[in-house]
Amino acid sequence: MGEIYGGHLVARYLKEVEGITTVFGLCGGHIDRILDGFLEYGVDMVDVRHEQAAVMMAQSWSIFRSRPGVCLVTAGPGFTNSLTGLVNAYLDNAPVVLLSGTAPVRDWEKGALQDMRQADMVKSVVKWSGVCYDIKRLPEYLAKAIRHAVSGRPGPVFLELPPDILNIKVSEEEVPLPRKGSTVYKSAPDSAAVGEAASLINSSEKPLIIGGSGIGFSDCDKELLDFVNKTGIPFMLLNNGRGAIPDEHPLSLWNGGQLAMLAALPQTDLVISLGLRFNWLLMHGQGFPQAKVVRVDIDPTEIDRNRSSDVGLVGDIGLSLRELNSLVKQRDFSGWMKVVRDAYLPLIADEVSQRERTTEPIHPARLVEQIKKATEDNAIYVIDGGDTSYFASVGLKAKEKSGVISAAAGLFGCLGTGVPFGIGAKMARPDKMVVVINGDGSFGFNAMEFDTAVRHNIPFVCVIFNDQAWGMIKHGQELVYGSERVVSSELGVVHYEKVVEGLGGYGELVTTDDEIVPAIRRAMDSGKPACVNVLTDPTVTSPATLLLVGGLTIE
Ligand SMILES: Cc1ncc(C[n+]2csc(CCOP(=O)(O)OP(=O)(O)O)c2C)c(N)n1
Repeated sequence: MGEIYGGHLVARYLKEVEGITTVFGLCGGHIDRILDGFLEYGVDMVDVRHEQAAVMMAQSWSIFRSRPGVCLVTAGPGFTNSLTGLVNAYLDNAPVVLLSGTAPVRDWEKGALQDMRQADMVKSVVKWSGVCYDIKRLPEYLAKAIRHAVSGRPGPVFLELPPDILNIKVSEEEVPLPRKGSTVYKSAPDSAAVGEAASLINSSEKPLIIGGSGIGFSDCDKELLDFVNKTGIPFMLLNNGRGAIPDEHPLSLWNGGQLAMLAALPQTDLVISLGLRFNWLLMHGQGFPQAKVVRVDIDPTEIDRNRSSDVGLVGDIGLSLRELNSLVKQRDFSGWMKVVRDAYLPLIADEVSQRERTTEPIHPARLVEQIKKATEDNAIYVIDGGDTSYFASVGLKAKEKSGVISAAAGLFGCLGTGVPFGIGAKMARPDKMVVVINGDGSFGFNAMEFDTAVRHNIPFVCVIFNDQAWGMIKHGQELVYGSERVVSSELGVVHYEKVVEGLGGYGELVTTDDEIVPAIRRAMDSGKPACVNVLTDPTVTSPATLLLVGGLTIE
């Protein structure tokens, strides 16, 4: 054994111990030795055009590979640019490992280039943060960071790696490699609580299952399907749990989208919540006071957050469901299901008929339908935008876990996630067609990542719902302030397809209904990162915007 640079030790640990072969990032002098190590040990760096996108790609990778996503940024502006992606990962509970350069420790407080206390700044938006000062402890710190990211409720972590230790050598014998940090240890819930939950479920007349990303993290598709099939309870799966049972399952409420859930919650007598936070999207748990609540979560602090639960199961969702499955009774809730369907189907009747109608300009609900036709509905869909997000998330159906990801509809509501998430998804699942559905405003934030996709040969199709505005905000202004007081929310016709062509991708502009399917098919066939820029009806306001500004209430 010889000597090894600290920067090479980072690469060696990631590759040889964790089996990480792909890292997302952007270069900088402070981290060059790690990049050199990537060459040495065969770690591929997907080099992006903005650090925010690197973190978002790592998050997407973590979803589609069920592994931690690793990203690497340089000191100062590289670090600050990454913050938006980091907060997005934090609020989505995503196991993202952000490795960052920093000014040399020996020069701190001397006015060195990019000298700032990054680890202090990041504390409130990560699960764990650390700075490694000792070359011999590099593998230990990496293992610790990864362990924090994947354990319990997952989340992003931040590890600062000073050049003082990256650019010196150490004898390899002096640095034992710890065991893999990314091993996930699952814990089962208390059996007495499982028994109580089962009796509540068995005595309920109008139960409803709602599930979230905890299902995605637990990888429990089979246990969940067994639970739903045995109990016969209607369900709605959200976030990264969506698709764990396909949306077209007869007990799924996804044919009514979020409105279906909002219509069902005030009528149910038992909410069974699986790995889902009662945040503002669930009215902080206040919208169903009549119901009893069973909450299953890996994080004990979620059990009574915002509203008490009647029973809380603390543990892995899959293990919890496995125990419940042996105790719950076979039931038939078709009567209750009909009540729920009768409540929400009228709410989306108009939208459903729009899907079949050819109009000029194109209605966004129709565009979603045509995208499904073009892909033969066999794709991973990533959604980004305001009104666009609503129409796409309701119109599309997830056929597998995370088959439809509303990247911008997380707690951070972060526009611009679509293109990076699409690239991360395609890298993680090269066998699948990936279609990004983007509002025209949202597209702009990370449009330069088409260059990343071209350089790395990552083909996907981005369909822009171009309503020539920051639609959700514009329509909100119209509703609240009046249409004569629309301000700073219009964009006009921009030829985004030419931007993508200019970056080496494939681009088409579409203005009529009959051109949508052929254009998307040509884009898929091009084998390049592609953009189909579709002009849509600028007057259409989504129910999501109406709900947000109080223009729609659900009884
Ligand atoms: C990064 C970021 N900036 C601003 C906002 C505020 N915002 C919410 S919705 C929206 C409009 C989105 O417009 P577009 O992407 O064109 O989608 P559309 O609503 O037109 O479908 C804006 C600006 C945000 N959520 N995220």
